[in-house]
Amino acid sequence: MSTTNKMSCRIVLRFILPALLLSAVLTVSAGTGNVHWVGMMLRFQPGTGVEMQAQQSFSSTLSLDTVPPPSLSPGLLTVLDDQAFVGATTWLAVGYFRIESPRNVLDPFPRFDDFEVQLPTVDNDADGIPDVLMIDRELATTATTGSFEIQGRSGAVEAVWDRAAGSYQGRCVIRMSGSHQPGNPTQFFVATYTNVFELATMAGRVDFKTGARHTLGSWALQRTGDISGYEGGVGEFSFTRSNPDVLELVPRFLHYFYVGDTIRSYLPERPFLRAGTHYNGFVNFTNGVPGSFDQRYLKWVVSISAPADHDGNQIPDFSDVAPAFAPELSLQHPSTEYQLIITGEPDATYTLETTTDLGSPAWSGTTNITLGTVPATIAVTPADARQGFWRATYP
Ligand SMILES: [Ca+2]
Ligand SMILES: [Ca+2]
Repeated sequence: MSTTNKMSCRIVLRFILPALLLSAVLTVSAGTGNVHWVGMMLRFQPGTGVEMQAQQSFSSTLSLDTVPPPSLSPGLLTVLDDQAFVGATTWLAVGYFRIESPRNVLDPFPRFDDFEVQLPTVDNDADGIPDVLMIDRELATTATTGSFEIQGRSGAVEAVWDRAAGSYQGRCVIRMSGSHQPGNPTQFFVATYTNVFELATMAGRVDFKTGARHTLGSWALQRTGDISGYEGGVGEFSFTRSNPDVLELVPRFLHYFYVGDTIRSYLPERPFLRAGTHYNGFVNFTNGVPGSFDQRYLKWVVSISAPADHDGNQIPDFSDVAPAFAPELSLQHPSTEYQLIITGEPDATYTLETTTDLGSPAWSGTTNITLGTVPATIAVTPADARQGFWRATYP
């Protein structure tokens, strides 16, 4: 980098003058986008329906949950994907079911066992996430299949889903058919239930700046789905990019959501992958609300939409190639010694030089500083700080 670009100059000492710090400044890509957080849980309210067996019909109730009875409340099913994520072909809602009906003569006990059903994979906005999970997307009537087990035998599930755009509640009509005793026609049953399912979602805005290998920024979230206790929150994020299509969320940047007086932080589970102008990934909360069902809202899909693309190369500014962040220098005086603090792009190497006389063209003490995940700190003696100038440049 040429010296003409070393344009930033900050006086940071008020009583030891004229110590100056010079920083190189480059324009970096910056912008805003939208973000959605989608809980990998669907809440199913108990569904009412009719069960047919041996030419008799019974009104009954279907309950679903992630844990076996008697904990069938508040009706959460875990959502699983096939690990491919962008372009995933299978998304499942899995858990346990229980059917309760008044026909206790034929079946004196409520039944509960494994249950799974595919989610509709319709993705009309091509963001890599099924529209059934995105609150702002409509899900037109879509049929899927699944299965259940009852007393060690499999049964068939047919489901018909729909949800209006903007609503966190949708409808899932579940038809179950199976037999208590294979070969015994009197034990075959068909039951159809109408269940309401509910999304757990948060949405908000991201502000970001893009450096050579990192995209840094912040997000501000509001609750948009039925997740009482979550108030959303604000926080910082940092992605390390190996290329414009793969971004690793740096774990050290923890995010906090306030749930009453509980603080949550998160850790990335897999890299975020680019799908057009979207960046999708998974994170796990590292703590929950002890003793409450909120404890199970631990895994989330995060989808960032940031379509701005200043150079028109079809790669959004969010992950496109950009110069390293300009270094920033500051001087602190925590004790009898002074400290020179250097911040910039993590992992980038900057050249640090110093002089005691700006009238002299010579700078000395050339040192290469490779930044880590925290700012670099260099001790400065009081004598050097009395009149010193420092500058950092890209090598
Ligand atoms: Ca979608
Ligand atoms: Ca671009």
